Amino acid sequence: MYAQLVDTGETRVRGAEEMSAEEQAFQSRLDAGVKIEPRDWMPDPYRRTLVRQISQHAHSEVVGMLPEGNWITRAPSLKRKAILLAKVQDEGGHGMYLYSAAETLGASRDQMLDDLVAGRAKYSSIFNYPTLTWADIGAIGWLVDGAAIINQIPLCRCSYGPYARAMVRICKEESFHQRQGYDIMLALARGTAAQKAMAQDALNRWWWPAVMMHGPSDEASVHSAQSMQWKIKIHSNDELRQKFIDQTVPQADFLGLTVPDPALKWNEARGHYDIGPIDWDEFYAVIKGNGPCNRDRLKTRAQAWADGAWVREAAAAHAARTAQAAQPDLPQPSATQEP
Ligand code: FAQ
Repeated sequence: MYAQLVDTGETRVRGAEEMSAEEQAFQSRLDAGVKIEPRDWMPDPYRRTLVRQISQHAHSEVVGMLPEGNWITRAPSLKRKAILLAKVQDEGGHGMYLYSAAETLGASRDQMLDDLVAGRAKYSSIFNYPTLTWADIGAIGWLVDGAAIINQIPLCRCSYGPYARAMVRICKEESFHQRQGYDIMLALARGTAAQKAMAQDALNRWWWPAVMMHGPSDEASVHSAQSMQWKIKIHSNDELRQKFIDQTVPQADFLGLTVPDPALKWNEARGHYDIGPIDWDEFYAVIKGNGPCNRDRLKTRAQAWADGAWVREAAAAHAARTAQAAQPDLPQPSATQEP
């Protein structure tokens, strides 16, 4: 169900002596901080790596609408509902920018969406967990958007121009999302004992999945070395994870909530928090399609894709008519004709 999207073959970093003259010139441009643009020459594995990562990222944004969308009709006030609605729409927009960025590399949007609904493409593990209470909406904004920002700010400086530029706006919006989540958690933490308990329960369930969002440990990460050489990734998975933990633990303290990790401890010598062991079996089970909500998420996306067929057909028919109006000598398209 969860096959690897593409075999990019980029798991081993090659030295300059193994590269062609073109590849060496390409690497020198990257090393000089030059952005690569769609019409520039690029090695095929660089292109495939970007399509893999950007399409997975786009899928994550779109599937990520589902856990929060579940609470739009049940938000506790009109204000919270309006904010949540805007946030979920933002995530849909992020997906669209990212699919567009992948298209600049020659990927087809239809193919990417087909891969998603058929279960061939990956999307972030975090969106395979259920949203059981309103506090989960606070926890997602605070922890999930918080983890996403830490990963995504460096992507604004990544080597591929369209991806880097898309990330600038996405990061601004994610920052608003993180604050709205923290604001929900703050309201609950300062509320009744039952509300505070609900916030704690949400932190208990979302903490470890959020810690896993940054991907496998550096030792187990197959793509990091090559992606860092190509400046697609600026920091390793473990570096970003540590940054997330160091930033988030004081925020939990301020809320008066307890991070569910008995081994969590500030390490004076390292200047970082130490954490207990991560359950990588759980992570790999989720990314192989066996998390609590994987099947449900894909079923919902597939249904949305099927339900939207009439919109795509109408848009294609309208585009064909507009083209016909601009060039009256072309044959008239029928209402049902494919583009
Ligand atoms: N979930 O060798 P690495 C968001 C896969 S957006 C699932 O370390 P890489 C906004 C990885 O794909 C969240 N799979 O790979 C929002 C690879 O599999 P493959 C998404 C994962 O690419 C908030 C294999 O494991 N953000 O949250 C995960 O160098 C709220 C080996 O891993 C992005 O996509 C995972 N967590 O590093 C929306 C950011 N981690 O392809 C709605 C861009 C790893 O060989 C509501 N992506 N895998 O089959 C990246 O920065 C990177 O792709 C990493 C993974 C860091 C995710």
